[in-house]
Amino acid sequence: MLKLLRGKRILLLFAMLATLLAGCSEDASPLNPKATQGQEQLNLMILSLVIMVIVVVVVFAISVYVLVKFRARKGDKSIPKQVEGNHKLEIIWTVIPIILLTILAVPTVGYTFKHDQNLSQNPDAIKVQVVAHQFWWEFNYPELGIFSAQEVVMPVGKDISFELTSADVNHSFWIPGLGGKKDTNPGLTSYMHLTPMEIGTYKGKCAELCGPSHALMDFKAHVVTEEEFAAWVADMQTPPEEELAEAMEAEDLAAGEALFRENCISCHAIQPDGRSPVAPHLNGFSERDFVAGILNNTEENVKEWIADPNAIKPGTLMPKVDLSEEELDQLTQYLLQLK
Ligand code: HEC
Ligand SMILES: [Cu+2]
Repeated sequence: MLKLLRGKRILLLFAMLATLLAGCSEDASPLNPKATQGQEQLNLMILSLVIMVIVVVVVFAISVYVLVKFRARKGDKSIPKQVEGNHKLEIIWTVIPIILLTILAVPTVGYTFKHDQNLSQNPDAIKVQVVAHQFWWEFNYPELGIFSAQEVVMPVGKDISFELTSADVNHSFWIPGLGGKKDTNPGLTSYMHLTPMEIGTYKGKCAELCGPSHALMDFKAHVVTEEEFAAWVADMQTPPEEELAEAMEAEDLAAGEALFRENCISCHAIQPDGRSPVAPHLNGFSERDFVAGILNNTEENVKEWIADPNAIKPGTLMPKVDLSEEELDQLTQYLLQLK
């Protein structure tokens, strides 16, 4: 009975593990990658797993065979024949690991150099400058004259060359569903590249403990068609006034704009051609899926964020600004018109 129970419990555990793993495979992840580099990294993992499994199976099979065949039989007290220095065996167990390690080493070294290539001078690659901040991400496209933050947009099937650096402490740039991560270091520029193969939105993370809100330092990677990318680029290059003027005919955004100029523009840029080095650039803010990388971009959440950023991201460098409920409303209406 006890044994049966134990058996059932193990079955339950396996069922739970299977559900968990099945849950993982739906989303893009290192085990279900959607970029060439992630796929190649997964292939390397599979290759090493296959080799390991073969070694384990063969070694266990031989061990079991030897244990059974050469076990001490009842009443047999004789000392077995002592063999050592079998030339043939020693050559076999030296040569086989050399072959296995070579099979592992050749593609591993090959891909390591391939993935470490610097594509920043490649005219076909889209260049994205990534600056990590406590606790947000700046994404600029120097060749396109675009400054943005929090959500990186990439055309599918193109090489994207990331130029990585940090404005404060060490962070690490990681889009698990697309491919391996790389540290961003203050005062140092490093490079990595990804070639996204499937349209979709992927989670991005900071993978280096960087302060109290490190775990909330999320961003999104949007992989879109070439046409959508071109439309986004054109939109981001347009000064917000043009769209605001249109929106202002429908509703009164003047109060919100004045509040923004008074309290916020010292940190947040909204003009397409100006870098915003201390706070996320807000051009195109209304198109972002999230506020501060973590809250769904709804009116409610924008207000909640402005009212007390530190309550949402402890240690954030955005200060709390004293605003009345009405002013909060006006500011939020204005922000949600930044297309
Ligand atoms: C001292 C500089 C500073 C001032 C002033 C400031 N902010 Fe911020 N703001 C920040 C920083 C830094 C962040 C990034 C916080 C994070 O995610 O850790 C931020 C983030 C935001 C975000 C989220 C952007 C995104 O895409 O996720 C919004 C919206 C925002 N601020 C609105 C405002 C408004 C409205 C005001 C004026 C009332 C304001 N900020 C004043 C520094 C500032
Ligand atoms: Cu970080």
